[in-house]
Amino acid sequence: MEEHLRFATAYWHSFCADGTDPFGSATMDFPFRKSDAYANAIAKADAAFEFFTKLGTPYYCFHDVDASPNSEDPSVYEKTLGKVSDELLARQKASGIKLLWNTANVFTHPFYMNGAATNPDFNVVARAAVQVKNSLDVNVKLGGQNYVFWGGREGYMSLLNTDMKREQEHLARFLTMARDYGRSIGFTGTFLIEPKPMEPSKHQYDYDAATTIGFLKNWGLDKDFKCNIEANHASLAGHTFDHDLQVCADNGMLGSVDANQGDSINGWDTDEFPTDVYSTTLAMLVILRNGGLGNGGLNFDAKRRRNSTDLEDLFIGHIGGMDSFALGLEVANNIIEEGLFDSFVKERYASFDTGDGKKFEAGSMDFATLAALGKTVQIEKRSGKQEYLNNLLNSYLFG
Ligand code: XLS
Ligand code: CA
Ligand code: CA
Repeated sequence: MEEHLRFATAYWHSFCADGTDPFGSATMDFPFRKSDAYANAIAKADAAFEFFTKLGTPYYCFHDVDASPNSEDPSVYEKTLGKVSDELLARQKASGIKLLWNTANVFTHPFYMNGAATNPDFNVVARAAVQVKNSLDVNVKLGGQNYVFWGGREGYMSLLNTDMKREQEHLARFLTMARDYGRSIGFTGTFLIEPKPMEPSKHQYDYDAATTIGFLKNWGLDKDFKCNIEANHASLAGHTFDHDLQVCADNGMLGSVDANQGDSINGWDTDEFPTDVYSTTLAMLVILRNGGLGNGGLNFDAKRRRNSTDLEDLFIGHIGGMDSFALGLEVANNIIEEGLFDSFVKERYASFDTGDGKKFEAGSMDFATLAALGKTVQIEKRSGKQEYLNNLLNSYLFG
C-alpha cells in the first residue's frame, strides 16, 4: 500500500490559502505568519515540514511563489528563491520528506493576464521563462521526481483578439525549450502537463487528457511529458476521474494525480478533499492495472472549506483523503484478484479473439471483405449488464 499510495501535501492550499473567496475576506488563521516576507517564508517552511512529518505524507508539491516571496525585480525573485530552496533542502534532509513536483506560478501576477507562454507579448513570454528556469533549477536542487506545467491562463477568452494557432505554436516552442533546458541541467524525472478545461481562461489549450496527449504527440513531446490528472479538472471537462486516467493509461502517459474531488452540482473548481470511495476505487482500478504511478503520486490538491477554521481540520481533510484512497486501493485489488469484471469485459469482446474478428483486429482483412461478411452474419442481442455490474461493485465496497 505504501508503494502505491505516494501521498503529497500541496503547499498552496495548506499553508497559503486562507479562505478568501470572491465574496469575503480571510477566515483562517495561520499562527506561523510573520509580517516580513522572508521571515514568513521560513516560518511557513517550518510549519509545513512539521505538518508533513506529523501527518506522515512522504511528499510535497509547491509553486515557486507559495514557498518564496515574489518580487517585481526578477533578480530579487531569483536570489530569494535560491535562499528559500536551500532552506527547503535542509528540511527535506532532516525529515526525509521528498519533493513530488514543483511548478512556476505564471498565472497570478497581472502581467500574466493574457497567458504566459501563449501571451501575445513576447516580453511576457520571456518573463515567464525566468520563473520556469528558476523552478527547474530548484527542482534539480531538491531532487524533484516530476516537474508540472499547469496552463492556468494558457488559453483565451475571445477569438476576436486571438491567433490561436500561433499561441499553440508558442506553447509547444516554450515547452520544448524548457524540456531541453531541464535535461541539460540533469533533470531526469518526468515533465507533466495538468489538463483543465476552463477557469481562469474560458478556453484552455490543455482541455483534458485526450487533448493534451494529442498536443504532446503533435509536437514530439510525448517521450518526456506525461499527464498529471486532477479529479476536479476531469469533472469540469465533462468526464469522470477514471475516464481521464484511463485515457492516459491507454497512451502510456499516466504520470501523476491531483487527488481531490469537485462538487457535482456546481461548475467550478472546488478542490475538495476526496471522500467519494466510488471515485477512488475506480481511480485505483485504473492505476493498479497501469502497474502503478511510477515516480508519480497522489497530491492532495485540496483545501478546507471556508468555514472549516480549526487548524485540526487540515489534518482531518488529509486523513480522510488518505483513507478514501486506501479503501479504494484495497477494493480495487480485490476486484482485480477475483477477476469478475475482467472476465466480463474479455467475454464481451471475445468475437475479436478468433476467426474473422481476429483478422480484422490484426489488420489482415480489407474493407470489401468486411462488408461481404456483414451480409452473412447473424447478430445476437447481448446485454451490457450495467445494473448487475453496478451492484457487483457495491458488493465489493459494502459487502
Ligand atoms: C489549478 C491547478 C493548480 C495546479 C498547479 O486549478 O490545480 O493548482 O495543480 O499549478
Ligand atoms: Ca491541480
Ligand atoms: Ca483544481
